[in-house]
Amino acid sequence: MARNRREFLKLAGVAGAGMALSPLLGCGNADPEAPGANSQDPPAGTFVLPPLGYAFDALEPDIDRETMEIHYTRHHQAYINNLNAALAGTTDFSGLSIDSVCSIVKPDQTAIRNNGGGHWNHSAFWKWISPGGSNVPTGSLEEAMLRSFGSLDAFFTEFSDAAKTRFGSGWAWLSLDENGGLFVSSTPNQDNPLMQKIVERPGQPILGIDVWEHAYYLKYQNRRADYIASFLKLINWDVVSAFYNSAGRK
Ligand code: MN3
Repeated sequence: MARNRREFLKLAGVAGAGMALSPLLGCGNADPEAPGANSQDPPAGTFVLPPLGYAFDALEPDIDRETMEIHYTRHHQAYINNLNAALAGTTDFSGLSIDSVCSIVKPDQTAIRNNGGGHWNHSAFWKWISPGGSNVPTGSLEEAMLRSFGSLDAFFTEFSDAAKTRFGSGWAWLSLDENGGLFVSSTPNQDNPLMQKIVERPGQPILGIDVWEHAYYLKYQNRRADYIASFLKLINWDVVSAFYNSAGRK
């Protein structure tokens, strides 16, 4: 595993740089030189809430308006605020993208681990779903999924099972591994497969589902499986393909 991780580090170009999926996430650092920058903007090097891209009620009835509003404006914003506060006390992460923060964070750097993961995960999560979803995987992503899982149905079953069986709070993932294969995994809390120093199996996540109760409890209560089924209908496969193609570019 250690060797694999080292090779993955090399493959990912992570020596502080990471695989800049940040442009896809739209969650880059605040730019003090940006037009319109003024004293109201956050200080340079801090992270900001990315645009949601659709209305809070756009995913009704599968994900309700109140859940979306609270999840985005309170939970995600809290991860960002706590991340910025934690980063203010360290120089190890200065100027890094959120991808790179996740790549180098150590297990005992709890505040940055939890809130950096929270920021990366939610920034991607808002993009991985869209009103009405978008068809099914096609092109090079579909081919890679067939190679790795045998069929799309097999993937959906494995992904759903990972999400259903994650005990407590966490995420289930579809990620690209160091050999270009795809795999399903799940992580507790706000950990993600970018966290090479933390997770059992590192990779580049290209799809993930939030199975914290705050993501579904208002509408689904304890019926996590129903929420997962609704999420699968909302997946924007065009965006997942963009993550796949970006992660695959060395
Ligand atoms: Mn969440």
